[in-house]
Amino acid sequence: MAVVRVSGAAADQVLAAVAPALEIGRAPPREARLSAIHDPSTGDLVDRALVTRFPGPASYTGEDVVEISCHGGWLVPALVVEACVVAGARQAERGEFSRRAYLNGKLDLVQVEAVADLIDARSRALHRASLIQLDRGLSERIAALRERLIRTEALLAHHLDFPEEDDAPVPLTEVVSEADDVLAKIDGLLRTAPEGALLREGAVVVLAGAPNAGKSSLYNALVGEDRAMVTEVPGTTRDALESTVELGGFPFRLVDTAGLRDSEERLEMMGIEVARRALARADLVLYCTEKMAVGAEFDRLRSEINVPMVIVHTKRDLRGAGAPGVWAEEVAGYVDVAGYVEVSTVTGHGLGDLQDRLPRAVFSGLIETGGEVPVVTRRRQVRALEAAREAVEMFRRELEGGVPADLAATHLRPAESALEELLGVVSVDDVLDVLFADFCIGK
Ligand SMILES: Nc1nc2c(ncn2[C@@H]2O[C@H](COP(=O)(O)OP(=O)(O)OP(=O)(O)O)[C@@H](O)[C@H]2O)c(=O)[nH]1
Ligand SMILES: [Mg+2]
Repeated sequence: MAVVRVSGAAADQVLAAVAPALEIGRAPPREARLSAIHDPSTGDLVDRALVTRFPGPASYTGEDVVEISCHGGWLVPALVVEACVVAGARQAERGEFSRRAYLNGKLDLVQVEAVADLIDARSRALHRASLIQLDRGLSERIAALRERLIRTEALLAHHLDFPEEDDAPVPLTEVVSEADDVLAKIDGLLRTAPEGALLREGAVVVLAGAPNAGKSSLYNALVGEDRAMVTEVPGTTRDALESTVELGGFPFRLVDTAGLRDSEERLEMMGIEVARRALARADLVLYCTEKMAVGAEFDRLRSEINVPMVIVHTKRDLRGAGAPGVWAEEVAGYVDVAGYVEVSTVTGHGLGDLQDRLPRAVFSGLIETGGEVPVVTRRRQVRALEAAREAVEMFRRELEGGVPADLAATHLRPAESALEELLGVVSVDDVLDVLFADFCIGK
């Protein structure tokens, strides 16, 4: 099935032209009606489809909208679009429906971003975060902060304009503590941003370690299919392979790399170079080793990266039933190691444990909040919140430093505008262009 959506003042006219048998006056809003769809230029039957009218402003875009639920496939939806174009409509641009929804006040910009994230979502966690954002979870908090700043500004202005009035002047300490509270709230939102960005992009988890350690075998086990070549020859993997997987509802980009060692062989050296580049963009490293000790390569790696590392002791099945005891304790001594797991890709031992550990190692903040708190997922949102934060901080510092309140209060306006721009209360055309360029047509 496909839905062809027409939005604008002439939506009903387009519908009348492509569905002449339908009595539009008799088609009540938001009720589907079965109708034949014709090409108005030839009169040819194109499809039989369900047609629904959404008169503005109670529609997605806020304008009159008509939705034609037609058969899917290659040709039918294209023919229905063509029929609508003949009837006077034109093909929508990327994100144009959401853009109009924004311009008509149906969505704010943070909600528009949520629509894009919702469509892109490849993990349950981003899906849920987008729904919270679409529900104005983040927007409401931003709007509340903006209102508090406006109120503070107004209070101070009132105090300045009517100093002789009976109202007791606002005590400075109260204004300062209000500013502190706003700052704390902004910080709370900003704290979700690093994990929020990973939620959209997927956390990069690089499997690294000595040749033959079992990295590719583990990669295949985690991905759930034989993507990487596995042989008993050390130095099998020469390139970086990447796959997206969802673990515990969170998105991960697993990268299998060439075994790290000093090699003279040209191809292998290139592979190791690729591995180092992958490590440089890792959010988490799975250090795979089959030996009971981590050698010089491990120490070198540890000094080069500054992301958490999980030590994966591979090939558990080859070591009999004995407990790892001593070595697990030794590993626990590394403060920067996020965990130690024993696995076997032959018996499946430890794989579940590892799969549980990855979300906790990367998304601990989001897991702690239970996924019910709005998450800042985009650079644009971070920049606006940081700008607002900086201005409020300046206001607060000057107040405390004895700068007269009316002068200090000039910093509140830029803070308000940063939040306004974030919500799109004031629209900036190039911001809109960048934002909607991400959308696909029909959204
Ligand atoms: N018994 C056993 N053998 C394993 C296990 N994991 C991997 N192997 C074997 O170890 C050898 C190397 O496995 P790979 O997955 O290719 O190792 P790698 O780390 O990717 O090796 P390079 O790509 O050469 O760096 C293969 O013969 C695998 O079958 C395991 O859990 N148990
Ligand atoms: Mg390999």
